[in-house]
Amino acid sequence: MGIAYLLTGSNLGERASGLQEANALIAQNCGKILYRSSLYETAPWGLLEQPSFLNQAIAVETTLKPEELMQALLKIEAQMGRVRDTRYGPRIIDLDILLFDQVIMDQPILKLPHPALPQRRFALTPLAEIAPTLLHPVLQKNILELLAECPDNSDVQKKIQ
Ligand code: PH2
Ligand code: MG
Ligand code: MG
Repeated sequence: MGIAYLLTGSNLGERASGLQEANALIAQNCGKILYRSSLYETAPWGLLEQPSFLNQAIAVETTLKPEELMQALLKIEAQMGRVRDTRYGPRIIDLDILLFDQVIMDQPILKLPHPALPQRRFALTPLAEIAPTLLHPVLQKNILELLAECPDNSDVQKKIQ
């Protein structure tokens, strides 16, 4: 059994329903959702000319190996109608693995921890809500420490639910 920390995101269509549907499919296909953060309204990062995102961090207990989990997540994205075109561009659903236990790996299909995590406030903020003291296995700093040092100043607002 491993624990994977995922970031879900959407900036097209009914964003909150998209995240909810993704959570249901993850619970069905990947494992038990142990924790979920609030939803966050986040300014687009990378490609600025697009609608703002809703992002959420979730912790999933899974028997899948990291690569198997990634395959399962890609399948869910496809099932939900995601079309991959522009890099960093708009999407109805994006399912990323941020961390998987203390696994460090660098494969074409999956790099762990997510290489951009320390640079992305939209990922660190929701993750800090559910796993503030989780250690980054490469940097040997926890999520709160990474957030305090994060150079990204893009807007991230917790949604009142
Ligand atoms: N995902 C991206 C690119 N930019 N910006 C925000 N705010 N949230 C995201 O999830 C996001 C992004 C590529 O996956
Ligand atoms: Mg992403
Ligand atoms: Mg992705």
